[in-house]
Amino acid sequence: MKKVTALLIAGTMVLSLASCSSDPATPETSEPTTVASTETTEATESVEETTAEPTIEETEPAETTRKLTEPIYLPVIEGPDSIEQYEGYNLVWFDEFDGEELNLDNWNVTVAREGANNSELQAYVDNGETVYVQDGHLVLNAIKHEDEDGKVSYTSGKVTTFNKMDLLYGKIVVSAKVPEGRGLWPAIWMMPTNERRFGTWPKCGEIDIMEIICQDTKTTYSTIHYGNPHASQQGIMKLDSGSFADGFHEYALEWEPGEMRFYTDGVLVLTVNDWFTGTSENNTMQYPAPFNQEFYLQLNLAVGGTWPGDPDENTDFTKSQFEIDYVHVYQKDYYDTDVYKPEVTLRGPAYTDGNYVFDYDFSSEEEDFNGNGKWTYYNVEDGVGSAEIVDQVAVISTEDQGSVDYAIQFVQPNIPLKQGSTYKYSFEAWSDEERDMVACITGPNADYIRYLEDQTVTLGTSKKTYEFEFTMNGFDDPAARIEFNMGATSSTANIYIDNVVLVEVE
Ligand SMILES: [Ca+2]
Ligand SMILES: [Ca+2]
Repeated sequence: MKKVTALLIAGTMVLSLASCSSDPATPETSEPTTVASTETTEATESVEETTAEPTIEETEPAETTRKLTEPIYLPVIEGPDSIEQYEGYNLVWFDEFDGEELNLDNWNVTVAREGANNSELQAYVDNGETVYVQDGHLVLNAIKHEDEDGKVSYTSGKVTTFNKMDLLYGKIVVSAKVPEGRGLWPAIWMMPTNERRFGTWPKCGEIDIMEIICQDTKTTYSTIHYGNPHASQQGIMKLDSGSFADGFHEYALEWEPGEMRFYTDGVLVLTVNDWFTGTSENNTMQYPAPFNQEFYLQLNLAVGGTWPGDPDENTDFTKSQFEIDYVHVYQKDYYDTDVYKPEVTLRGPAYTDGNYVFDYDFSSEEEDFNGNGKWTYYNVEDGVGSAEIVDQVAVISTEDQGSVDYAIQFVQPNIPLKQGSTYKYSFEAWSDEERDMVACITGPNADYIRYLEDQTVTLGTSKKTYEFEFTMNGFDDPAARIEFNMGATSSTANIYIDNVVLVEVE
């Protein structure tokens, strides 16, 4: 919600992979609420196990300096029978929004000027019109205002549980109905109670349980942001029929030490267990920072801003309500905090000659560029086009080149790149007339960092080989992405691509 990745590609159930360092975490020494791992029962059990077989385990990271953040257990409470119970979980907090007004023991109503975040257009106000309780629902209402001079402004609603329900591990279930209309941006998300503990955003972390851009209410996004440089991992759920605006849908997070799972209507859309924060090995915080501190819940309806863009004349502000039926929060009896960061494993080359690019020559029968093979064609941002294989060559046709270079895009994801390695990247390409194309290799889970910088190549009408060498300066990334971007350029002429080769040279 605070910041959004520049390039969002819709797909059904896109499950993100991690993009993180495999460096051992440097133990942090200044955490206020920590205990040594040797005080946990887990440590005692592992000692008993190793006595039977005295294999020396002393090569583990320095146990004596490893400090673990204890979970904070909220008191277990009784709720009405209507609240769903989950095996292994206790109810610790809820709001059914059943009363006449918002329960201010649970919620703060945010007041903020317009443009405070992401160039959003709304001001958040607390005047009873943008935040209210009605018919068992919390209603966040976006209102369009127009003064005598025709100047348009917007007010809307935002509530938080800051200092009223701060959670460190648990399960949150929110039932909500989103509005429809360009420029409306409802969100269910979490920020740290103490944003300064690990440093300013994105180091402090951010958990987005649900975001919907209401010109497309078939799609929800679940995302974590963290690190420095900024990294993110995102799950997307796209409905084949119906929409998230057609009724109440359930959005949930299960957050445990070292793992978060995001659900939409009970369907797992994202599992994350690999993240980091800090800038380098020297100041990398001990895993699972930053997601080992208290976070509070936020519900809001933004208008405009960098991600959705502005509302247009079709956005109906008589129907611009984000409604929340309930929020239920649960915790387990016990959370084991003795967790380690998963090792990043990078797959090997696709071919024995060292090429990492699958179906580099477009000879596979599986390729239809719709996600069934290794290559995928996308058009977004008003781009219109198509892609097919003709005589074992990828042919990309453009009708409308759209507003950005990735409006017409041809990609292969899940390319493994190793920190410090040097790669040679080459492909053959040509066109029906001289025109430009941008080639690059990016890190979608690292804010689309350019591992290979954007290379604008001018294609001619005869086949030519383009070759680049680059050194991977980011953290090990199992999910880098080869991109050919063909939008917003000099021509809509067909582009032909073949023999895409990426090999490690040292
Ligand atoms: Ca309710
Ligand atoms: Ca070929």
